[in-house]
Amino acid sequence: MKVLVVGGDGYCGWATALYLSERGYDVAIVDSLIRRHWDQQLGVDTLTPIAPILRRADRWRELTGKKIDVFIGDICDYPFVQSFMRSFEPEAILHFGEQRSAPFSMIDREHAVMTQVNNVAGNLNLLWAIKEFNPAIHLVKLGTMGEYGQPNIDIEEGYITIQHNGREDRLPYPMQPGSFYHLSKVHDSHNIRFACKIWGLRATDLNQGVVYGILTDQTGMDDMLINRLDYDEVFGTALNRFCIQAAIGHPLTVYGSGGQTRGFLDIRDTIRCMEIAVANPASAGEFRVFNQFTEQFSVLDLANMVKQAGDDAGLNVELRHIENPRVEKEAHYYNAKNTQLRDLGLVPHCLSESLLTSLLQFAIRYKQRADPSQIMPTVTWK
Ligand code: NAD
Ligand code: USQ
Repeated sequence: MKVLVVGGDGYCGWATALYLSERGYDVAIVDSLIRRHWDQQLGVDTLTPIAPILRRADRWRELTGKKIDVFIGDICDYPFVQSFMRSFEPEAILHFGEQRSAPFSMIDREHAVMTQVNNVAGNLNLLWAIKEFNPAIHLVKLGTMGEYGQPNIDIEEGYITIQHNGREDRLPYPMQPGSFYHLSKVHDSHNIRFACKIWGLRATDLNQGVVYGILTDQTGMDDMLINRLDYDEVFGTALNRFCIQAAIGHPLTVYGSGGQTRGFLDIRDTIRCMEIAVANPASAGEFRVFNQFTEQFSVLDLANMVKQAGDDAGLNVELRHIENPRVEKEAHYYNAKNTQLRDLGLVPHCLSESLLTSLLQFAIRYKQRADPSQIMPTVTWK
């Protein structure tokens, strides 16, 4: 089966491309490499030294004999989209290729506009291209758990049945996103749902939680295949940041009280979820939503777990509550459903002290590359 991984030079996309290639899928990558450019503009860098995309793909072929085609370009450029659709003829498109940082989208007007134009226009181009070239293509789109926000009721998987004035309907779950980035994902979801309805396209929106971890069986095969590991204030995410902070002796940066609760998952589960979605496509006209996370934690829970694992490893980790740069609830109810991917075969890797220890050891291995000045938050929501 021919699978196109849009955003395949990124953290989730690269690991997914290699995994699916190893599993026998015919994989191609599309990426504009804009993320490497944004890192340079911000003066930040991944903890791990990532090789150029073409060298990564060549190394994969040398090691496994499997070829991954790479198309370098911007999916906001429709003639470019038409060219890879014509030449690769995908049967499924896995769409990771967006600006994915909430703080990046809150830097200023320009970054908010850039995020929404990049994400919404790129996604729309893919929808139009699927309609133009082959409406049977299954679009598997990375959404985010943050589309729902933190409502005071249970979070369902995409839809909720509501009774109102004696009538009942199954409606899209209410969305209360917390940044201009998270809003872009809501806009995408609406556009995809509409395209499925009017053109009969098939799509799966994967509302993914915060991803942690680094090594997969494939990215760990060789230094040239290593994945990115962000720890800076803009692109670094909570648990990965805490592990790197612990490894370099920086206090763990808990924003506010740390009661913010989110869904999390191991990157090895991200790649498996992608395979599950591809192997079990949505029906024609169906807009399906899966919540893609395996466990819920508060930020403070995570910091305490990292402190414990770090202290056990002799690191003497300090935990610090700092003023929250975001406008978000710090004490709230949170209970999100996540049964559909498990029903289709996901067996989660749960967070454990041994996993944290290996992540800490990995971070220690690269700690000479860490720049402590990238850690404290400067971008605020106000
Ligand atoms: P990433 O920044 O590492 O990778 C995204 C890739 O997309 C980059 O290589 C970038 O160059 C490419 N890209 C961006 N805009 C593009 C465009 N217009 N045309 C072509 N390529 C483009 O991000 P990631 O962490 O791998 O996230 C991938 C997806 O998963 C995103 O859509 C994100 O919203 C979603 N997601 C990520 C997480 C997480 O914790 N990392 C959690 C939930 C959801
Ligand atoms: N946080 C801290 N300290 C830190 C970093 C973050 O306390 O050093 C807190 C934040 O305030 C927030 C929570 O941790 O309450 C999560 O923040 P994050 O930066 O780890 O994740 P977030 O901004 O939500 O974004 C990340 C990805 C994004 C994805 C999202 C999934 O960057 O692409 O969509 O996770 S979710 O959170 O479910 O929306």
